Amino acid sequence: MAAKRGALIVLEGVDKAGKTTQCKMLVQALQQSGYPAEMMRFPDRSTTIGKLISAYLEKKSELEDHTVHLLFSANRWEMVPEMKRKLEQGTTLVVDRYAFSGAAFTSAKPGFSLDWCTRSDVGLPKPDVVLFLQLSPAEAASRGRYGEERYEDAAFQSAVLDRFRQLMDDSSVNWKVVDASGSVDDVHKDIALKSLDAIHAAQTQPLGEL
Ligand code: DGP
Repeated sequence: MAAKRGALIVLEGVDKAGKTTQCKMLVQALQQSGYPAEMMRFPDRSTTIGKLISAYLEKKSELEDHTVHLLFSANRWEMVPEMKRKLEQGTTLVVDRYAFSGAAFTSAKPGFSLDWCTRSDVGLPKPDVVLFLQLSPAEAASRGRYGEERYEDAAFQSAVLDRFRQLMDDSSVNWKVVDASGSVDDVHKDIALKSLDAIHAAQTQPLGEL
């Protein structure tokens, strides 16, 4: 019998929701429980495309909005062969942001429909679960000031949250909402339970496509 595949677990949410901390904790907990697991993050700023994105986010360069959207998408596509290889080998991937950030952030800009924004990611490996770390704009603000990068302001983040809510209406994606307002440990416990469900389900289902 073929080895059991790993699960594709994505964490999404607005800035300051705690995604990166929770991704790291989840990978560690899974490994300690004997599940092979690795973290990935998008944008992956280490590739040639990722470096263009990073300069744009740091406001060191300007790029036309459609162009940068497609670069973010290309940055996901370029990692697909590696993702598939790892999943097939049985490694669970815990991913910090994915196509949903792509659609939510670009469609929060004027003149972009959610429909157009989702198209360039059609066909990407479909997550077994998307854990949405929910945090109100007021709670996000109470976690301190936003940084200096592009998109890091309260009005834009609240538009992004609206777009995420619209994306969560898509029942073809396995969205699970996580209350991110609790303690780091409580949030972790919730995420770990939901992730184990996804890992078990993935063992009997083929990897889908967005
Ligand atoms: P992070 O490294 O997780 O802080 O993400 C960098 C920023 O880029 C963050 O503000 C969210 C935004 N972002 C992530 N993915 C995409 C995407 O695909 N498209 C756009 N427009 N923005 C994205």
